[in-house]
Amino acid sequence: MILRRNKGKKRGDESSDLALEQDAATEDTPDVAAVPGARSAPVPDNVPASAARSSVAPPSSDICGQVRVVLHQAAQVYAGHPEASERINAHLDRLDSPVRIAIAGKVKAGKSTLLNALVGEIIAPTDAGECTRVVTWYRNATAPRIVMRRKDGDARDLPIIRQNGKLELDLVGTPPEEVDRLTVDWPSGDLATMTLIDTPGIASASAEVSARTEDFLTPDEEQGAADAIVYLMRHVHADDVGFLEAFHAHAAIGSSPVNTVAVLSRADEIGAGRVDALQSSRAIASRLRADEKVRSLCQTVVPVAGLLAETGRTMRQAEFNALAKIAAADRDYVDGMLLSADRFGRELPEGAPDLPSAAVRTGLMSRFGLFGIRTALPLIREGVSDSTQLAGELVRRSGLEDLREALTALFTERGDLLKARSALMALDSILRSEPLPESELLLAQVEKISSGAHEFVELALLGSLRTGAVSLPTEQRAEAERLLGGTGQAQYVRLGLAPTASLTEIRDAATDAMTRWRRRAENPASTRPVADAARVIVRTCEGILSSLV
Ligand SMILES: Nc1nc2c(ncn2[C@@H]2O[C@H](COP(=O)(O)OP(=O)(O)OP(=O)(O)O)[C@@H](O)[C@H]2O)c(=O)[nH]1
Ligand SMILES: [Mg+2]
Repeated sequence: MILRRNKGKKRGDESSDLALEQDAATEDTPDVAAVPGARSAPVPDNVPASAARSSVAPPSSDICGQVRVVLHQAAQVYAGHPEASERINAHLDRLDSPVRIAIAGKVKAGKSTLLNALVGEIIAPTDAGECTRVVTWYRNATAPRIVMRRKDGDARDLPIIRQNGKLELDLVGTPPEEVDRLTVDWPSGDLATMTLIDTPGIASASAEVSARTEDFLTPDEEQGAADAIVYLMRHVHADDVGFLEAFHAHAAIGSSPVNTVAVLSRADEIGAGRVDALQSSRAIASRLRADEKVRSLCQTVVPVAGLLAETGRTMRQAEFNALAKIAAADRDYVDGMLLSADRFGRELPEGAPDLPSAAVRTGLMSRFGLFGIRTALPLIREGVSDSTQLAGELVRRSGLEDLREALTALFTERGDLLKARSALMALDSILRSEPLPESELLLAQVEKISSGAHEFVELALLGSLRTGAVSLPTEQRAEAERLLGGTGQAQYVRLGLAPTASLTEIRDAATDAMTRWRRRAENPASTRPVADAARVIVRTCEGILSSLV
């Protein structure tokens, strides 16, 4: 009976304050318009929405604050239970850390390569080494450090070895199956907003390695669970979709359509590396995004040529020079070499043009892939004259920026909400698995936040729209998802406006949307779920409007 007992305590007693604040924070949270959430001061009308982005971000009811309160209460209740207490405190720390994004998928789907592309450095091993079989965390830090934590709880620092621009991870003789995780602290602006977690390929030949990733993604491993998941699908075969579905169906796994982004990976290989591979991959991704089954599993599907992105972000001058030499050689001869990766790396016969050695060409092939070389050579012939320009072109074509935008809009801008969601799921599981007399009340508070805070209500509705649990006509559904933050959190995105939209345009669009959805909410012909959904959207619009005054 924690709330009642705490209410009886004197002010100044921390638990009492927490309990009272909690009451105040949750009592009225469904009403976003009433939430003192309008994070910001009003912005002048002539300021474009994008320039004032933070000021016009969706209103927040300080979801992390509410969750922090209930976690503090739980920490007190479970103070004498070391394991539960450690997990609760870990979630308290997590609320102040970047959102955790796990990169998951089948063996050799290109997970580690994509991680390197996102970070812009080769810090995740992409070869067949033992470290690809260990869950590895990459976190921003002021100084590099690698720590190996063994399953028996022992933790030790590992040497930091860089060779040829690659970070070499070495388990110093420890069998991978005895390693719980590696943590790589690395100074990186790209990691400042998200901690990335590289996971071993699922459904690998070794069931034990697969199990390691599956274990990691279940909330039993509280410390390890991610807030969001990037799931790589290499080809679009039923198997992958089936797998992603099983992944969601596993109730214990914190994955849902609202915290999963699918990547159509190794996109350059579609159509055997033809130069229009990326165009084809974009068409496939677009079909997938519209597919009801895929919609119910993830928020979006983005095609990415990870290798091209990784190499673009880490390209060396020597590589550009070698490509420039090949680009300058007899075109027909080079085209003949480019018929296959194998041919490109072969020793050249007598009388062949002067080209980089077979070893250098093989190196280029492993860094750029057939598609990358086929793309780079014409660019150089057409006038791209330095490595920075070429790198920029390759990254632009790789689709990496689209993925980044999706991660920002769906995961980092919504980071607080996703972290709060992870914490509540974890707390729920602790309270149920280790019940104490106070657990019932704490559970009630968890439920109150989950069903009361408007951000959670929005997220739940978004999930219901994607899974088809709530069904709207296609056009209305698209607008509903957008208004709920399904394509990005900024107000102009939610309202389908340009980034340059003025506050007047934002106000007009929000008023329009509110009127339309209110009509649907009040229409006697609307079914109950549709009317309920419309009411949630009306509240979202009210929240936007209230933040503008
Ligand atoms: N052509 C091409 N090759 C890629 C791409 N991404 C990765 N590869 C190659 O595929 C192989 C596996 O890549 P990884 O990034 O290690 O894949 P992974 O999913 O991390 O593999 P595991 O951790 O072993 O499951 C490597 O040889 C990469 O060079 C891509 O976008 N295009
Ligand atoms: Mg890997």
